Amino acid sequence: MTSTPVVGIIMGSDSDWPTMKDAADVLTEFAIPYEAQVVSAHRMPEDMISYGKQAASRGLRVIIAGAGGAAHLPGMVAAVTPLPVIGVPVPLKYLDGMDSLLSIVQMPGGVPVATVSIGGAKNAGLLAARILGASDETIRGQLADYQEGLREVAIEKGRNLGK
Ligand code: RP5
Repeated sequence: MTSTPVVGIIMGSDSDWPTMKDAADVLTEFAIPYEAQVVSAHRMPEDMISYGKQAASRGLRVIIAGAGGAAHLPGMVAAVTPLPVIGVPVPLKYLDGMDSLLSIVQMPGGVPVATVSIGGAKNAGLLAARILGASDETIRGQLADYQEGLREVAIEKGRNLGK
């Protein structure tokens, strides 16, 4: 991306990317500049704190953070940035992602993380677009078109019922 990223997609490991890529695909579709990188809470804690502290001054406006298992990344980043943080519970081999979900969603009052469903990176991308769209008419228009597209697909599928 050539323009300055306004969304930061971070994840605990490159093994999270197949899940997190869905968020990147949505942002690409809406032409929203983003960056994507591994910032592990457990393996590189000081880098994680620096990332969170510098995010707003670097021009980021929303952070999407995904992690699996003992998924501390979204909450820890939310603790050191005033930006909205969207957490994506990444499902791993065991526990079907319930561990990731509960690690991310049960934040203490005062430190919010907007948690999407297990593996729900697509909605994380869309939620980031909606947050940016609240103050950007162009993105709001794109979102309205997207929603109209959903409606048309649902109607079309309904037409095929019983055929
Ligand atoms: C978490 O550990 C990462 O977010 C990832 O979901 C999980 C496993 O990481 P790898 O062992 O695949 O690098 O911190």
